[in-house]
Amino acid sequence: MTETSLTIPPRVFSGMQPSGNLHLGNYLGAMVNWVAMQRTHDCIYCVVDMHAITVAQDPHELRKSIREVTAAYLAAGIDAKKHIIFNQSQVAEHAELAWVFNCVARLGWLNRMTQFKEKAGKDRENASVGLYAYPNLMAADILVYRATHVPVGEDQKQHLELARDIAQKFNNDFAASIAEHGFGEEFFPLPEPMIQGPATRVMSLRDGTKKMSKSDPSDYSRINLIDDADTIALKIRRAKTDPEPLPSEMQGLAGRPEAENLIGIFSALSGQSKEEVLKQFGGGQFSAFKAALVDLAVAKLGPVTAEMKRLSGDAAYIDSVLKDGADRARVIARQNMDAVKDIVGFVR
Ligand code: AQP
Repeated sequence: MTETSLTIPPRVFSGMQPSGNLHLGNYLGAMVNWVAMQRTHDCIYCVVDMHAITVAQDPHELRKSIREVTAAYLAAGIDAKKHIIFNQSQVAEHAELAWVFNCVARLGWLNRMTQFKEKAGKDRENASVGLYAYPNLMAADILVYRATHVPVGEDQKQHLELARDIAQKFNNDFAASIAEHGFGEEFFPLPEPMIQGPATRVMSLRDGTKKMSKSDPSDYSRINLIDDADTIALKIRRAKTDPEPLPSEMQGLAGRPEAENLIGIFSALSGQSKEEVLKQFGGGQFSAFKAALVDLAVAKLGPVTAEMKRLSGDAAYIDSVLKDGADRARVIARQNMDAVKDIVGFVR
């Protein structure tokens, strides 16, 4: 059966931006889930470097960051031989399909995207066109492989809904042509968001109401995957808390976002439920809990960090992984892009 036959096989696609240091949110919200999905699905994991340049990047830093994110994928346990790891800019079909989607998506849809509003802030007129059109490229990333499942953190839910709207509109707008070319009723699947990491929304260590983010100016707001044990300890000790002792029940976390976040992180790293964590630490001071969290975070992240640092030092190896992955990804993407061209009415 070829890629563009009537049935669309289940396939996982997801990506991370090489726009700074990967952090605990990326790890618990997405990567842990990516690793698990390898057991049941064919997976494509992309370093989305074209998304990274929607805001200014230093070329040397970008190159370094692409390799570091690749090293993190490998260190976390993604198998680059059984599955596919590559960087987006090596497969031109992403940009090609994104243009078609720029013509399918409606301005009103993009105007509703909260991430653009947050990132562009007050200086909207000065934001890049790429930042605004980012969700269309994201839809192309997924749909150029006709991927069916997308493991992401909570913050990407709205973009995934947009990708589904774009797939649906393309299928509707070109229904006759899709059928004429032998693809049945729908060419694109409606990709399913898989928001089910151990912690789907990890918050900033400085402000429990803001998500942990690469672009937060304060490095104390996040635990980076490259942080050493001393840095992790310092960041957790300095993490914002409130003056009350920890509660023993979940209701006691209401209105205490920082406490809730730290409990959530402990729960995700230990595999215990939040209730169990509260049973263990409820009634105690934050200092004792934080000391236990430091030990846990260092024990869980230490091996990933060490392997990531080892791999990052071997640029030739990382580049060979990316090239091999891109070569395999391109075969699938090209086949689907050729089908899109036929459906849209381009001559090739
Ligand atoms: N705080 C978070 N909690 C849970 N999941 C998160 N993700 C990101 N932050 C959290 C998930 O990580 C994956 C990769 O994200 P990305 O690199 O594409 O960009 P992002 O979502 O914009 O992440 P950042 O860290 O906030 O980067 P900047 O600051 O550059 O925007 C996604 O699956 C995301 O859901």
